Amino acid sequence: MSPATDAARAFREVHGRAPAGVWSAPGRVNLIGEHTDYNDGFVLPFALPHRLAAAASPREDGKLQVATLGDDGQLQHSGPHDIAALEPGSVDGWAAYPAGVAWVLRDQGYAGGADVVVAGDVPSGAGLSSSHALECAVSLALLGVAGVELEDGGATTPTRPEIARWVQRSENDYVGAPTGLLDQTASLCCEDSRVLFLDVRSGEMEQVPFPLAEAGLRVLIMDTRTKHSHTDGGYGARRRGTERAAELLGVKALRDVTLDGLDDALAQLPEDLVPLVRHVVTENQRVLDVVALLREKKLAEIGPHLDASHVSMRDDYRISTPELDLAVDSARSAGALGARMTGGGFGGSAIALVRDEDLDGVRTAVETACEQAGFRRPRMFTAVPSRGAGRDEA
Ligand code: GAF
Repeated sequence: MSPATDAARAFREVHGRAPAGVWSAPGRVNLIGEHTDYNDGFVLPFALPHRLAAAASPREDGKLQVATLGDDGQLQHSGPHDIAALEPGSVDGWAAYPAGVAWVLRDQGYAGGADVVVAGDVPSGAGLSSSHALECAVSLALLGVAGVELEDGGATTPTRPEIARWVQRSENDYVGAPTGLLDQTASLCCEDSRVLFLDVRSGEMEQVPFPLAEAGLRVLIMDTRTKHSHTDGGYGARRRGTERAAELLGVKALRDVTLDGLDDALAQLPEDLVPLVRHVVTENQRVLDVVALLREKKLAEIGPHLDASHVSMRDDYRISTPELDLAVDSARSAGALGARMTGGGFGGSAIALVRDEDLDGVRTAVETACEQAGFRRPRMFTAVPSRGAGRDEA
């Protein structure tokens, strides 16, 4: 069963009728370009095949009622919440994400009430952007029940990048997580078989072909099953550090520091900001280098850039964990062409680029290493770049 059919079935169970429609959005992995988004830089994510689906129907009373189907098959309910009365902090826990979306859409003039039931298979707390998948699916559902479908493409229909910005606002100002634009844009704008090269400053996007199967390669996701959250202090502290550095350097954002100018820039900064700036500037360059290789179809050659990115996050940005380092190192030792943690860090998932024939060996090596270290058994799966958010048949 697909997330869309699960959500529609759960909707019928809760409301005793079919939903007006089902909309879904994927989780993502970021191939490279970490903590560059809020520095106006470059990112290169792809959408996972894992999705969250929101089955929804309009309500006449201007309220939002949400339910979510958990892994245990149990439904959790929240609401009804009066959309006109939503304020940051007025709904918390998992329901803050859909409520935040309703709050931001209300400000954009889409204030209609809705019954929404969510189901899906994006692992949560794994650094694979399940919260953004939830927000994006609910955004499309709320717009859909208000009669707005992205595919219509009318002059007043919001664009996907516009919706991504609204979702970012709901996340920053309603949920209170100071995240950038990477995850929402990935969930809304990614396409099948491609990685999305996004220049966050200009908003320009390029869908870069990523033909893994043709190249005999796999991307192995290694979810360390260690907790990760962006509302804890570590993410915000890194963000503030880079913003302070930009201010001290007199630039709008660290995007404006080039690799050639890096040494000069570092010489002007207090010691604690040096590694943060070094990470962001070198990471932006790594994204550009990987994109150049992918444009030439040299997929197997991106490995060293993935490795360098991990080292930079481990040693300079200091957002890795012993579990992530072990997954990356053991995958590399067992023949992965490159590996790195992905997403915000402080737990969550790592990825490895692996040749087809090495996949079993790499999986076994990572599992054995984690077991010997006394870590939780990682959840591992391969993923191909998949379609972005949209309306589903249920
Ligand atoms: C998290 C955030 F939500 C993104 O905006 C991005 O900063 C990422 O961490 C790090 O690249 O996923």
